Amino acid sequence: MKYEDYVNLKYEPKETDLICEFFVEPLGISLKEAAGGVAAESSIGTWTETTTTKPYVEESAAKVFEINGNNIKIAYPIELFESGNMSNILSSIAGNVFGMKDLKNLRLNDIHFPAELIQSFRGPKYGIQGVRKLLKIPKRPLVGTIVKPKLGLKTEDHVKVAYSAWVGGCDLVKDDENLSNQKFNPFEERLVRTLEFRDRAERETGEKKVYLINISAKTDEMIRRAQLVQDHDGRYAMIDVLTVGWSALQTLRDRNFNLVLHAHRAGHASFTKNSKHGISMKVIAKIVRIVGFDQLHVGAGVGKMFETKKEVVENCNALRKKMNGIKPVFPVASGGLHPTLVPELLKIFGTDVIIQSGGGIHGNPLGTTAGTKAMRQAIDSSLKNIPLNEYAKTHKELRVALDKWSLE
Ligand code: CAP
Ligand code: MG
Repeated sequence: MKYEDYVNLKYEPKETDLICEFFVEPLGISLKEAAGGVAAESSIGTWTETTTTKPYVEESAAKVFEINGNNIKIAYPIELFESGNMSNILSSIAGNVFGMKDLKNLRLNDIHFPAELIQSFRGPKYGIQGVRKLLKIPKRPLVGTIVKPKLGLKTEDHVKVAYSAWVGGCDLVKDDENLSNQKFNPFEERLVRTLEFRDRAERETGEKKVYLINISAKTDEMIRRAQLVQDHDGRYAMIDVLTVGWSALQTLRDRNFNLVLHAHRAGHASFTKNSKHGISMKVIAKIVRIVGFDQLHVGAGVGKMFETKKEVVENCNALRKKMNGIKPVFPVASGGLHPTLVPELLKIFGTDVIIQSGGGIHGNPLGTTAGTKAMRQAIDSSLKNIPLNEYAKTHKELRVALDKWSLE
């Protein structure tokens, strides 16, 4: 089969097919050849016909069944993939094709997994409802912070920052993506001491508090750390999902720890930011959900990161819309967030969101506890439809935050 032979615009996808939506920009070849090339190289073909093929192999060919300008849809027969093996699936559909010389650009914009394949993965253990139940917060947006400075703080100071945030009203306190087991703040000591302060904060506030310790490491070590967290009655673990890799995530999820799994996406923009080439964040969100994480960073639409509001809403849909019985995942808004942005955030996300703010809490001139109070006040006033400036007349922490971070 030549590349063009992989195009069949009359083909009607089967329920069991996996469908990919690509943006394709050819370089020196026709769009049809480029589209067929993507289908070929991501299924059974290569650049030339081979003497080794057999007639039955052609039945497994992927087919381009729609071409709409530069946007194409490809159907992949389910037989091409090993169930329950995300690395295998991605090596096909998101593998060699990105490097083809005859393509100027190629972007995997969306993916639709057939139910049978979805069900071969675990999916989230807790999801939005499970997290809400654990925290005993049925409706309001959750508030989280990241201990800052992101690296360098000694354990004794890290613990104080976490405690100050919890008593101010944070539900979640998390490590930063690049904190793991450095000499200045070793993993085990940090785990034990931070959880002691979590318990103290719970006693003092009467609220449930959780600590998202970053367990990202070599897979066996990551599993060991997850076990330690569970043994110490930690309820959560955070993982840098893209740098540890899909098979490590599946291995962790298969252990079925009683831990809510928080997915940080450090590094995603190296392939999600270019709107013509790479893989969209929506695709990553679907994969993280299917593999089985309970919450995921999806951008914020405001703040310091690049994503548009529209993209963020699409990412949220990928996490929250119905998907063959797979639980909805909590979207995490993060990156340059502060109380002034809360009304806009709630418009973008609705109330099923974790608003996570590092600089916007610890940067409050009155300190971390006040910074957290300001964030909770911004949420309360937004939920009551009271303008922030009005609410700030009787809430000094919010006033100070609004003065520091006003909208341009
Ligand atoms: C935010 C953050 C998060 C980013 C991740 C940081 O800190 O801790 O890792 O939000 O990006 O290190 O930048 P600030 P994203 O609140 O101080 O900005 O959520 O887009 O994946
Ligand atoms: Mg961070």
